[in-house]
Amino acid sequence: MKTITLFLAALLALTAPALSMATAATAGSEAKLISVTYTKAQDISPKSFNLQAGQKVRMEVNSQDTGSGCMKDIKIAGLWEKPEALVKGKKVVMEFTPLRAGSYKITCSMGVPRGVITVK
Ligand SMILES: [Cu+2]
Repeated sequence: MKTITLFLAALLALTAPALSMATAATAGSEAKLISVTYTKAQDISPKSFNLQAGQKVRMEVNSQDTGSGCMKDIKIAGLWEKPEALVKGKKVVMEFTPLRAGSYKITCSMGVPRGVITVK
């Protein structure tokens, strides 16, 4: 009886990674949605994100205020180089697939940091 239990436990341990790999492969075909809110008082929220290399991402920034001055545009160094204006009521959509692990700064158009994306 004990032998059978051990055998089943070993079998589960072997099949579990295969199952999680299948899940990852399925998720890879669909963009992961990241929803961000922008206000003048808080800037973007949340400010830090963890992503997986190879996972397609759709990042939406919902502006509740219109950005002004230095922080009126948003971009992501290495992932979304085109500065997008933050306009009240307008949704900025950035779709990208980070391919390399690393730390990517979310900034204004001049490069002042406002958040970070960590890719593993
Ligand atoms: Cu700036």
